[in-house]
Amino acid sequence: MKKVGIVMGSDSDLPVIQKAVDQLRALEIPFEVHVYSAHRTPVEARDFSLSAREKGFGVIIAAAGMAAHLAGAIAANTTLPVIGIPCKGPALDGMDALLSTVQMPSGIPVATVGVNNGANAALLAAQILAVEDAALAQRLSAKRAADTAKVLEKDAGIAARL
Ligand code: RP5
Repeated sequence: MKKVGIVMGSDSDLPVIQKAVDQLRALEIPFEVHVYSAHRTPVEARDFSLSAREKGFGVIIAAAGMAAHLAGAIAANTTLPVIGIPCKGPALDGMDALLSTVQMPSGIPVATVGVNNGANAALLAAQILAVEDAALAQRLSAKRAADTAKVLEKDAGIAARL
């Protein structure tokens, strides 16, 4: 199976990335995690993106906060799909990172998930890999069924609580 590459702009983004890692582990998807910054380590971020396809990655998740150009900078150097996670910083409630990540000019797309939504980034990465992987598609369907059952259980219990 292709690996998921996870890049975070700083180790301070780790709590967001942890949610993605947990989800990938639950779905038995191989991954590799790096701290590369578009502005602090631009050479390493570029080298990672340029070599990602030949190193066996199928999709890249990039998480960054503030003026979050990491996902776009990675997407500029690979044709692998890139999923951006805008991380909430010390100001503006993450709106800065959200707009920086989602508002890519035409030609270099970044699939952006919600602010701090590491779980959805992992699930979207899984769905991309599952296009060519029937066993993974089945694990995703099983997760959906389990999530549905949890909500229906809550539905059944809500009347008793009100
Ligand atoms: C971004 O700046 C990082 O992705 C992080 O979200 C933010 C702050 O980084 P630190 O100052 O905590 O290293 O590049």
